[in-house]
Amino acid sequence: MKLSFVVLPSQKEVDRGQDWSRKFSLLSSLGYSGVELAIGNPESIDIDAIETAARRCGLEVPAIGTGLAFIEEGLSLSSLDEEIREKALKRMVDHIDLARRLNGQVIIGLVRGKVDGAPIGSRRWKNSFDKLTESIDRLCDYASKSNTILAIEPINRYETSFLNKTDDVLSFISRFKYSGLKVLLDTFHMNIEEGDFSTPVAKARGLISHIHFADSNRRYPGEGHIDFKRIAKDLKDIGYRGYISGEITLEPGFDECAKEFMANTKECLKSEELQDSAIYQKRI
Ligand SMILES: [Mn+2]
Repeated sequence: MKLSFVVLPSQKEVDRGQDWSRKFSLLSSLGYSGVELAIGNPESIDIDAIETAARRCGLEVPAIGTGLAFIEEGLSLSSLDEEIREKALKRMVDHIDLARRLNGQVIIGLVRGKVDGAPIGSRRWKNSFDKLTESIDRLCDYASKSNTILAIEPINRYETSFLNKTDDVLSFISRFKYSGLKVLLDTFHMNIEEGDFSTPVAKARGLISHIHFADSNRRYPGEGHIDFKRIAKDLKDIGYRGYISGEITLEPGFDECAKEFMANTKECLKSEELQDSAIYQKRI
């Protein structure tokens, strides 16, 4: 398993003095293999510069987060307003093109939208869910042309109205023919929605394309009460070989969080390996 960490290379961040290229160098020096990019609009950033910097630092771009399109602009794949939904679809097509270029996958998280004021199962919720299904169908069609992976992330009920649990996402993706439609598990959301961590990991075996690690309080592992050593073991048991990415609250700051995330996550993965070799030693 390789480690990556989320960086927002938006102009807004640059304006705030958050230099993404410096962050790339830092991640590389801390031992990260990849950088996950959180991008609202691919057209608003200098992709050439990002690609060059990532290559210079020896970082892969395993995944591209798209939630900013919803957070900052309200674009939603489940919107009943066709104009908004078309804009969201166009934006996701741009993300798929970007992911193909960077050899990464596209995350479908908050961009699925939210139904305010209509309970789950209500007519408005159902209509929105139908729209979401239609949108994903179109995106699968487009992504399949370049074999780009679309990773749907179960997100907790307080942040979205659809696909909160791993089971929800698994049954949802089984409706589509595209084999590149996968699951992204995020430990923070799992802690809220799942009964335990091992069951969903085992059920999603072979379909997990990316993982987000964040503790129960969205901070780096070790700051909350999630048992990451156990999760590391579960992931190893199913033969997961993808990325574990840090998507956490950046308090007190990016540098310290990236450093602590690496140290603590590595420790969880290492202890699992040690434990495993101890069992192996006992067997022989
Ligand atoms: Mn996440």
